[in-house]
Amino acid sequence: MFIKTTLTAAAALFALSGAAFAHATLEQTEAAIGATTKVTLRVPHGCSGEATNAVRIEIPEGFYAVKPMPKAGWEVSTESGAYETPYNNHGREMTEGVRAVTWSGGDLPDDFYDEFTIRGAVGPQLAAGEALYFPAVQTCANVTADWTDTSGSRDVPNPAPSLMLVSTDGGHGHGHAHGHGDAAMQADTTVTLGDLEIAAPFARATLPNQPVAGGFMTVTNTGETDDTLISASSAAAGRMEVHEMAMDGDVMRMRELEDGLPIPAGETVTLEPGGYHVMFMDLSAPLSEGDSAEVTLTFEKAGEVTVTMPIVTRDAGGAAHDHGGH
Ligand SMILES: [Cu+2]
Repeated sequence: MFIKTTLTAAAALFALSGAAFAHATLEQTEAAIGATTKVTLRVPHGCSGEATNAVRIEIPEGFYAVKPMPKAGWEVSTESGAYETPYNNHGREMTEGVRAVTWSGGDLPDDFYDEFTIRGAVGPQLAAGEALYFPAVQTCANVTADWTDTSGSRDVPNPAPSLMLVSTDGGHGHGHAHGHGDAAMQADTTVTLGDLEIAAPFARATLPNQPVAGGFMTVTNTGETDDTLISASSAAAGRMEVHEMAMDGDVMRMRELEDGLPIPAGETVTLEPGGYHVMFMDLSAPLSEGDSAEVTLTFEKAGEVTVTMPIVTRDAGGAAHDHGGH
């Protein structure tokens, strides 16, 4: 019994590896969630010996903002449709887009190999470890070769080309980072939220019984729409406010920006000691050097993002009496 099973498995493995060699597959094996990526379909042969005249790829739900790469000798066309989930693409809501791409009018003999490429973005709602399938069909003069089985089974003759979703490591991906704490803890702490890039966040350590502290960063608006930092919050503070330092007569005072801090299109706004800052009020415990504070920033247009502010020594970046007014 044991021997028979082993032989059967070996025979199946041999048959599959032979078949797998001939499948249409993707050059890419992985794609990062939230990233823009290229997907290249590899066509290793025709349909039962006939030359391939057209190749159609279906775009899976979750892969959006798709553009096909034109190809000499082939006409490219797209089919559009609604997305199940709308996407925020640089501040604009996308509710529909390309759902299939067809290259036609070509002639790819059975003995030749070719590649067909699209580019798109991997939706932030997708989960790492899942496969994303791109069903493909080759059309020849009399028959087709279908690569459309999305069951994930390796035992089928016509598996759909797929790639594996992985999570982004750095938080720098193009456009859709969510401000994970562990990403921000790394040396380069830039976090991207839509058109906004939030860099170099930090807060300063407090003395015992000091109820307030300043938080700082730079915010760059790479888009074409003005935005506003309207509020901040943190588990480290009872509440937070958005402040500016300004001269009142000959005295420097801080005050709350009731309407928020404007982040104009195309500009970088620096929150720094002696200038704009987010203010930790009603601290539940002193901020200690070497620790960090998670701060959630809310922007009028771009929405919310959480950044991790390393807590540095009181003397860093300016005089410690900046917040003496409280
Ligand atoms: Cu303040």
